[in-house]
Amino acid sequence: MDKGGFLEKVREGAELIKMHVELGHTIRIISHRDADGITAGAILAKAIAREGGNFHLSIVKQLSEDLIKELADEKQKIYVFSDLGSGSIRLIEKYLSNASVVIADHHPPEDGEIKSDSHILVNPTQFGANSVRDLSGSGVAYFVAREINEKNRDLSYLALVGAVGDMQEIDGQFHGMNLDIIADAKELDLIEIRKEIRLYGRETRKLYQMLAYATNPELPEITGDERKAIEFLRAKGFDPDMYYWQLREEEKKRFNDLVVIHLIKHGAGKDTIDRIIGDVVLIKLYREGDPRHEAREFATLLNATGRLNAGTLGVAICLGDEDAFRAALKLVDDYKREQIEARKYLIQNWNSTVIERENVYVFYAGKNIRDTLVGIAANMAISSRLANPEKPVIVLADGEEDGLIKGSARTTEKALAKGYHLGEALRKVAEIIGGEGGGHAIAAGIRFPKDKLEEFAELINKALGEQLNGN
Ligand SMILES: [Mn+2]
Repeated sequence: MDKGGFLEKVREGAELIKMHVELGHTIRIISHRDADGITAGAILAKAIAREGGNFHLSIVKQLSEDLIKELADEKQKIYVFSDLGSGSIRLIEKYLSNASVVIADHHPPEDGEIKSDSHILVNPTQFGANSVRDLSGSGVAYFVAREINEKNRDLSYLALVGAVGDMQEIDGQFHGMNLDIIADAKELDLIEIRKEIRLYGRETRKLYQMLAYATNPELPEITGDERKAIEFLRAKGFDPDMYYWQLREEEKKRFNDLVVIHLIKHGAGKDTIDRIIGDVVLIKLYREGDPRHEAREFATLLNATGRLNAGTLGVAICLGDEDAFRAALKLVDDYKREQIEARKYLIQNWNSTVIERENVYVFYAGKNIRDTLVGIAANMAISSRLANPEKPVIVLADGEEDGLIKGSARTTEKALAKGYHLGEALRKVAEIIGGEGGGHAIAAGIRFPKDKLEEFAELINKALGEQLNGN
């Protein structure tokens, strides 16, 4: 890639932000709600605070036209978008034409060009970088922060947490400008990169859990079976209750070899073998056993805060706030418990409650499943085989705030092959009963007034049925 060209754009973006800080303007930051976006937001916020500037930061799921209009109504002097924005250039140009804008993003822009002189797109894909491996959104934010002030090199480790969150090292190693960030972080002795096993849970999962819950890759005959994992470890002389970080060097090697041999024995491909041992980022600011010590666990915690609409809590964690860290752990814990409860409720009440029609299952949970969990519950109904996988599932629950019913529809590739499109069907039904619906073919959502519950099941069955006939 053309690094020089990219860093020139970085400089333009940094200069624009600095100018507005000097003018005393609030820097309005909008960042994406995944780990990459949260770390990007934290890096920019910290950099601005260090310059003595004020910022106002929001972590959002996506940039919609409505959101950009709302932002425009704030009448800020400068907006900084991180880990998003490249897909919304047309809307940003339209509504924020009177303000300065910096888009610090790594997603390929597909939506028009920047025309305004006061809008700057800082995006490495325009200089030949690969968006999924050479640099993440937090990496772009990091280079901007570093250009604002050399001091911000100490935020390099956060950029790596974001990169790992976006799985930039999915093949087992880092590439592109991620390597420059690593160099900065190593120079300040903030991180260590080790060649270790890349199964989740180095810090907080016991060895048997690390194996039994392994999904990337799955371990044949072990994933999903704690008892087997314990037997496997005991047979090789490992204490299943230890953590990977507690193993001595030679034990780590032996453990790595065991997993690799197991995979080879079960016919795993070369790709899988190549990437199971690879770059693991350890952050020296935190002690072993702390989820923030290893980049993947850190990123997973941040992702969870984002998904639970607590992305700013994630930002606070990145800024070193210990209370935020503890609050986030509790949040994740409660959420896991709620999922388990939802699953239990679904299994216990499926037969007595579900409305089954020719083309759909509709399960109304009332207040027994929280409205934010209906999508997960619909997936659970399929994965735990309550539902025939060739028939879509819709789980409905009472909305938390608005007195509406909220529902999520999920199905499988197999069902889609028959012609179903859940998003289209829900959109159509929502139009009839006075709600809002839509989404993808395989996953979609709807909200509608409570008194339409009975009509809903018949209408959605009909809408889905028509899709089959149309095929
Ligand atoms: Mn990203």
